[in-house]
Amino acid sequence: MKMTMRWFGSENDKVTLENIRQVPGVTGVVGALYDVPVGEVWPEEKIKALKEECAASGMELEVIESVNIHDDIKIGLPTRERYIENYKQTIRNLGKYGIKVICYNFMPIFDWIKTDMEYILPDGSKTMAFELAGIQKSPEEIVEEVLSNSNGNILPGWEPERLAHVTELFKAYEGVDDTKLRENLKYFLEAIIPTCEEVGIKMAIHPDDPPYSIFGLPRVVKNREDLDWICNAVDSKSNGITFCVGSIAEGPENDVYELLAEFARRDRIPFAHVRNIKIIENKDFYESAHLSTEGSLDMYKVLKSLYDNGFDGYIRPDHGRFIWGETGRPGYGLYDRAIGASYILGLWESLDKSSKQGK
Ligand SMILES: [Mn+2]
Repeated sequence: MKMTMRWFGSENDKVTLENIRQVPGVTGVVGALYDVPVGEVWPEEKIKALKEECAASGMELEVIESVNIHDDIKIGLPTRERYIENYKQTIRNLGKYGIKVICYNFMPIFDWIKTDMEYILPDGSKTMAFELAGIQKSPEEIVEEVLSNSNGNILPGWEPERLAHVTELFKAYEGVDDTKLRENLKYFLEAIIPTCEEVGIKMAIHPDDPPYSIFGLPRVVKNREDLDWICNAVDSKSNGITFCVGSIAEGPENDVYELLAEFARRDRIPFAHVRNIKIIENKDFYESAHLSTEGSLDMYKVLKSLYDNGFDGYIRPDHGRFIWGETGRPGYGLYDRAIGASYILGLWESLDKSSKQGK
């Protein structure tokens, strides 16, 4: 297992590589290029520069989150061919610089949805929350809520230029139901997975967040059946999952421990987002601190499900709260994620030592 933290680049992140390097046990960052428009090829020289910048601070860069998928691919327009060819070239370029995993998602329009970007916990820390009543708002109102609470930061998947056209985007997805979206995902995977195999990269699809339909949009990465279908759609170790524990756990019918165990056993989890959530009621929840005692998930069981089934991929602590007066990009402050990383590493050490002593 390799512990990483997400980093948005020196231009976009007030957390520095040096900060991350000082978190014990974190050996790499999960990065991306943020100045290449969705659908265009990631230029080699920019990948090289990012890789070298990380290396200069003693950090590995082996996981990319995300190379986003152009809407034309998800909608299945004839123009997708050009974007698929570009994606393949991006895969080859990333492969040249030692990238092992590419996280992506196949959610129409919104990468993720929270309805409250500044949910205040009893201890005064701030986190993000999702309340079903909050999406009685229109999509336009949600866009406004999220973008106006980003504290001036880029929020992954929430490009203001793209979302300025949210009404048109909804129109473009008319007629794309779950079946059609699945077909388009399979078409994409069939086209790109051979390239991944050639260059030694694993694709890792991120589950839908939340894992059920909102605003009537189709959803194809929400439960066991979907994950199984995706793995079988192209049967290759290069066709895997970013197991986002929080997102999967947001679906009340999902048995997160069973799913972790099954897909780790099948060697389809190259990358895991490990976080805890606190269910408020029904499907409402907030993103809690990582500790089992703070949320609704048993984090020992989460990690044991991975450990016992041979997981050897990358982990990153997921969203953190804002604590100790820190401000910045919601979910991506340094302090709470660092505490999360240490906690996960502690559980992992304990699992590893007790397993070896048992032998
Ligand atoms: Mn995630």
